[in-house]
Amino acid sequence: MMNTFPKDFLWGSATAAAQIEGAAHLDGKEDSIWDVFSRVPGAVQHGDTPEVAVDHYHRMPQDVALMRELGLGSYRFSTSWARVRPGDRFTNAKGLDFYSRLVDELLEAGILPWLTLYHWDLPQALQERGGWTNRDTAHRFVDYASAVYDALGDRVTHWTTFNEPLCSSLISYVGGEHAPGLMDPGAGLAALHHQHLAHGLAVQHLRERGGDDLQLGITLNLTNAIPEDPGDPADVDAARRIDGLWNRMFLEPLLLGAYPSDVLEDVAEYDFEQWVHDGDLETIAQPLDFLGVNHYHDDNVSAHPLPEGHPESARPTKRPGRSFFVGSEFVTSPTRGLPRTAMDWEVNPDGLRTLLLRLTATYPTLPPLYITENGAAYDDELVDGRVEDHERWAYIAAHIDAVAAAMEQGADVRGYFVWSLLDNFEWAWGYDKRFGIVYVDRDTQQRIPKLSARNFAGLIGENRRRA
Ligand code: GBH
Repeated sequence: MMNTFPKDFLWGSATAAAQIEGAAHLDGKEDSIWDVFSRVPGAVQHGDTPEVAVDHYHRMPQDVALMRELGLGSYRFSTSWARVRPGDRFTNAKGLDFYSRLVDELLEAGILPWLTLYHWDLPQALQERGGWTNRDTAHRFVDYASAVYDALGDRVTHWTTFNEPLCSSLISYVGGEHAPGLMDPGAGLAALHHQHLAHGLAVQHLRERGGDDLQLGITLNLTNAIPEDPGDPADVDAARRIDGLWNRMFLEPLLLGAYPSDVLEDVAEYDFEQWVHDGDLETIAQPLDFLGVNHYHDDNVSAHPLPEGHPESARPTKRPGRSFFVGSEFVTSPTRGLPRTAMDWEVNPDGLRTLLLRLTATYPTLPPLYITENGAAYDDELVDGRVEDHERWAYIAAHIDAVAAAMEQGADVRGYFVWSLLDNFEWAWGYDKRFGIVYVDRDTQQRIPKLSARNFAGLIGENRRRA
């Protein structure tokens, strides 16, 4: 790799609690919405659940040792609300103790802990009170953030409130694809606003407690929404609507303190503004120290039904709720002939460069950026104890090149986290889809660094020497 990144550029890898920990009902942890959703027949492929996952809860010290071997500068993980405050009734010392030990192991290994408070695993007890459709959940989130800060605030400096609120609001409450699996646009829009509110309240709270010693931010999944046929006004408008609902409904309240007016018009029938109380937007638009960007692929958007034989039609987890997003059918996986991953996602590193430059050009208040997730699923094969995942490494390397190009062209990017450290529970896709740079044998839980892990370690080392 020929790029030179600044010396303090942060190289890391990311995971999420429900995807790796297991121990779903151990040491006081109670059901999260993903435990419950995964037990609904047909919700997750093969009926897979997060119950055991990749047993990180028990293998944490070895997993941190592996991170150290790879030379990671940072590890992005999430804490589980249902472990820290089971049923949201009380703070569970045993649950917090796990994260405290994790943080100690990381610091001991010279790895910066990068903590995410919400990566989709709401306590089921709160779902029973309406989940994110209930404004009170935003206040319960602050209680939870406060409990985590009590335990870790002396050692953790980097705090992310939410991971991909698009997924935990619209995709979960409208698309039906993620827990709690609803298909109700009004509920999804309420969830979206209440998650923004929870973010703002938590940033305020953490800032009051930790001041400028803390780095506070949020991670969004952002996409370039490209009309399938730029000459077709219906496709162009569908792309505008996807850009509005998926990108701008998040970027604009957070960075500009207002919701995009075209989207408010699109969703007028749901009376979205009933959820937005006086003062909420000021709370939501707290100054941020960083914005995390997750990017895997762009989206080609069409207002027309899928063509015969399009890979999206074969999607096992497809839900009719998705039709809300553009009113009828739409295509997200592009048909423009690029190579595809095992998720059927296109490989288009230039989309990442374009996205970073667009953010830089559009938002004067944009804080420094971190790529908090980027990576790919491929059908790995374990042969003679090795996984030679050349395609995954090519994907990662090309995206790192795209980040370098964006930086040269003016984007302020400070770090890159590969998704994911370990093969894990890929939500509605269960354990079928492997995103890890480290292979996990599902029977023995053995960890085997893939070629991509070895090459990523090499790149990090090389960069450290040259920077
Ligand atoms: C991320 O989300 C997650 O943060 C991570 O936990 C996950 O493992 C990783 O990526 C890999 O999937 O079906 O057309 O309604 C994934 C990004 C964006 C994928 C929205 C699903 C649904 C769009 N997600 N997309 S649609």
